[in-house]
Amino acid sequence: MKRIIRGATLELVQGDITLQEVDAIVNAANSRLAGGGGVDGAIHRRGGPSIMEETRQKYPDGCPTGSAVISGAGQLKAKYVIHAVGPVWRGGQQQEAELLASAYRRSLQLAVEHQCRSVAFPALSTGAYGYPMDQAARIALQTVYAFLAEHGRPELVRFVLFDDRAYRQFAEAMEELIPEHAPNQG
Ligand code: AR6
Repeated sequence: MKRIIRGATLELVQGDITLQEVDAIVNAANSRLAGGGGVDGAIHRRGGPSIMEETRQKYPDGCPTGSAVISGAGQLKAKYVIHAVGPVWRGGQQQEAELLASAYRRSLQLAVEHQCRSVAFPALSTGAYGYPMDQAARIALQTVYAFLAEHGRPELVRFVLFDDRAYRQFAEAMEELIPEHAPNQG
């Protein structure tokens, strides 16, 4: 499923983010950039140790929640990995929505600054960090939509949803928030 926004494509696919052939893959990292399970584990396993070596060297203090940093992509097909730190879900009153949106925005800014034409995102914060998928989907899509409506790039932003349920929640949110003939389309 996809939408065209100011000439850029926003699309949803189901799959494994580590296999995407895009300029930048976004990692669901933690603020220590210490590695972990989920997307993070899969990226470091498939990309090899150079990714962690680089982030340790360049970002010894890690990365605050709601922000992102960038590194090379080791053996992955991508050129870059953008390590985005989403919030841990604590019930919704701890600025989780703002922090999640800002992790997406900062990732998109880094991608544009590094001339990435295509970026793949996982559903940040919806695994170990416990963010409810339906709410996370809305924030993710709204934030990317607003960024593309303003900047018209990256040319391709792809959400890679791991399972059928995540895909359906994102697809529902997309139908609702970005109608096929929204004003910024085309
Ligand atoms: N491709 C795409 N999506 C995936 C993949 C994959 N290979 N693997 C899991 N998902 P998570 P978080 C989905 O836990 O919630 C780590 O330990 C998964 O089903 O990776 O932001 C870090 O080091 C879920 O919907 O990230 C942090 O400590 C989504 O990706 C912490 O987890 C995100 O799940 C970050 O937690």
